[in-house]
Amino acid sequence: MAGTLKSVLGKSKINLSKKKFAIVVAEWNEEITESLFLGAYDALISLGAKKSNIIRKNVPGSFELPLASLWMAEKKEVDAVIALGCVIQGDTPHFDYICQAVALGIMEINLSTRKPVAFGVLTTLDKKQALARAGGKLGNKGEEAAITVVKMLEI
Ligand code: DLZ
Repeated sequence: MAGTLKSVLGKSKINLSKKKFAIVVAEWNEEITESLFLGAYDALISLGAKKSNIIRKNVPGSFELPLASLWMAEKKEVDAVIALGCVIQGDTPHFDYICQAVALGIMEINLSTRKPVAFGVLTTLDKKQALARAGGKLGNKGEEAAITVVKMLEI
C-alpha cells in the first residue's frame, strides 16, 4: 500500500513546490473518477505541490489513459503523471480487455519515459465497490496514486 497521507505528511525529502504533475482523468464513471481526481489533487497540494504546477487532462475512457499519459510524460517539464479511471465489470468482455490494456500501457510508459506514472484505475465488480475506494470506507485510490508518485520522485 502507498501509505496514508497522514503517514507521509511533512516527511518529504524533496521540494515538491518545484515539481510538475499531470493528472489524466477518464470520463467513464465520472462520479467515481471525479472523487479520485479530488483525492489525488488534494493530496498533492497537502504534500507541497503548487496549484499552478498541476495540469489536468480528461480522456473519454480508461482505454485512452495510456496514450494521454504518454503525451504528458513526454513533456520535458512534467515530472510525474497520475492516471485515474474506473472500469466496472458488466456483462461485457470489455472489462478484461480494458483492464489489461491499461495496466500494461501504463507500465510501459513508466519504463519508456523513466518517469513515475501511477496506475490509479479502479477495476471493480460493481459501483458499490468503486465508491468504497473513491473516498468511501476503503479510502481514496486517487490519493494513494498521488502518494505513490511522490514516493517514486523521492527515490
Ligand atoms: C466501452 C467501455 C466500457 C464498456 N466500460 C468502461 C468502463 O467501465 N470504464 C471506462 O473507463 N471505460 C469504459 N469503456 C470505454 C473505453 O475505455 C474506451 O473509451 C472505448 O472503448 C473507446 O476506445
